[in-house]
Amino acid sequence: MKKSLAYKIIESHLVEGKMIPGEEIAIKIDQTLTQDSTGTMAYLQLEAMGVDKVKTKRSVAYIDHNTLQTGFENADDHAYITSVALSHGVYVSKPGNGICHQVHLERFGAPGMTLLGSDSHTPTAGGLGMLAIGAGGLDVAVAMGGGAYHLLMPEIINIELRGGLVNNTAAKDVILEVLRILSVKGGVGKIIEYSGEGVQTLSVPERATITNMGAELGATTSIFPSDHITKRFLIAQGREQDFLELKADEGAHYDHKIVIDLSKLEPLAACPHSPDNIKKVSELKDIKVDQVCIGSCTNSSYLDMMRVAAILKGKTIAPNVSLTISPGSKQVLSMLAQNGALYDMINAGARILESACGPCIGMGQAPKTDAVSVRTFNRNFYGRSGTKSAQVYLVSAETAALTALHGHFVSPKDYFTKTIEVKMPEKFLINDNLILKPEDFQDIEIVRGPNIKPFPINTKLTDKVSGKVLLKMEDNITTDHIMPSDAKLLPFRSNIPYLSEYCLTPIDSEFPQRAKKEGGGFLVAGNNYGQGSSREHAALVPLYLGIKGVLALSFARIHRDNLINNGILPLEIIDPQDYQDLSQDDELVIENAPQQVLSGKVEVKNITKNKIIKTELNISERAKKLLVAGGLLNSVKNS
Ligand code: MIC
Ligand code: SF4
Repeated sequence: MKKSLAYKIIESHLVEGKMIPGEEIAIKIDQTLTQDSTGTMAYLQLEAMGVDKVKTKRSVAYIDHNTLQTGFENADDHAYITSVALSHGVYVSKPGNGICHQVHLERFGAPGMTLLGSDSHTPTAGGLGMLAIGAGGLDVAVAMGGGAYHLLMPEIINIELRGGLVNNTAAKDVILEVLRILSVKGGVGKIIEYSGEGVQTLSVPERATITNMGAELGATTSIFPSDHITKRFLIAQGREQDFLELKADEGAHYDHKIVIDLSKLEPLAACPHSPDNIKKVSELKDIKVDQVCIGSCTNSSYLDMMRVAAILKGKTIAPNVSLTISPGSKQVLSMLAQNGALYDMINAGARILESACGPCIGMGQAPKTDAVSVRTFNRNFYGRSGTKSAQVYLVSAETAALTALHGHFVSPKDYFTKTIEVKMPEKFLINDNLILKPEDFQDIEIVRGPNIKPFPINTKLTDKVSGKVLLKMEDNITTDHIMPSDAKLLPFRSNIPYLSEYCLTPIDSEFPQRAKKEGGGFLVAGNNYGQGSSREHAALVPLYLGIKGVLALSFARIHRDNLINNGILPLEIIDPQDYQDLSQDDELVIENAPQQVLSGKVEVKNITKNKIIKTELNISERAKKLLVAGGLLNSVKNS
């Protein structure tokens, strides 16, 4: 069989299973990454598993999310992560060094290797030809301990890129087009592999923009071949030794194929409140804009920043606009400072933020009431900016910079007569002085602050599982709905009891009280439940509130794994009519739960409506056993 690139990397890392789409496989993980909003929990779990030293080729702990320090909590978490990581053989990227995915691309990612990260945008490294997958912290902790990563073998979709981008249309517009075609659930259970002559026209950071936002398709990961452009990038990063040429076989087998002609694309925007709600920027030109934010792991590379600086040079932003710019890494920021581009940004009126996630995760810069906020980020889910009434649009860096100058949407296609030329540097500025190496910190003591509270661990699945439907939800519920995260809540990522007061409150402010009063119960949802972030908190907090199962039409990949790891039943409703018929407060019961779970078919009795709801568990045998054991930690403890 002629093999795709993703197939080859999986095959070379396979430790269990058959590579048939839908069947469970296990792969060896070469590298891991964690960041600070999921990291505290991941390292607590690593400690709970009794692992002394990580067994990967390279593991890195990044501090990039919770950088706003309005109290001791974030700083305490940083001290814990730094000390626990170093003592376990993990490198630490200090705050100020940059956003995990940008820094990993620059300093650690390598073609042909596997990377598991406790962040949903880990596939960014796919721009380098790496098989990079986002997962919950517990799965990453297992990988750090040398355990394989289990996943259902995805289908592999080929996107052939033809031609080249014109009229300052950007890599961001490519992924927005893919989102328009496939939607936020179109990538579930799939790997997206790019090929074609168009690939040659894209630099590594541009490829990384595309693989980064492939997370919004729900895809397992996205990947580009590793070619002469990858080689040049690695040479410029002083890492030629990491280069490996990699591509699919000629005529490789793919499960589906899509063709996109890059020269036919034009600047696009994802409109509120979903990354797949796509319109042409030119159609939005009458909309006045209050805020523009440039940065995030999607669009904060040196290339993006230089294009932004070129657009802003010698101009002033519109009076009605507040413009923030967060360069993705210390490397990018230092280079902008050195070559004067930073001056062009500051002089035009940009507010320069530190190299971190910042406004992308609501860490400051919440827009004003009813604001229109235009961002180069990857998610515009309801409420994520920190202002519920804000309308957030996602665009390329070029569109964002032009829009900031004019105070309303402007499409680069309608504005410029020639392409903004920015060259990839021959040599990036390399200074890893904010990366701590474990070998330099022997016998380090682990520091634990008072904000770290014990996290809930489930118990074995009981014979009879019963409770009320505590909330009925629609399609595409995000983890930002289930466990909102902003500047006020992120400091409590290691304090589950505190977070539980906010669970599902963007949908129903009474939910936490109701769940506590009823002593737990069930959740009901439509399709693609749990899309978005990898945060385990979206499972841990419901567990703390006594949620026993979620009945949904379908689940997003990472969230389903997080539910399983925490022993919460992810039950897929077979007949959509049953979903329609379910109501809040219905009394549900599952008899002989362990046997039913192991069989993969679970009948849920709706006592209130006197009806049987047929559900199934589209999960592996291993995952079914985890559910019966009460989650992964229980299963590890008992093995
Ligand atoms: C996000 O973009 O939603 C985050 C914040 O990076 C999350 C991780 C988290 O919730 O801590 C993600 O993408 O996984
Ligand atoms: Fe950080 Fe935003 Fe990227 Fe998440 S999507 S890692 S919050 S920059």
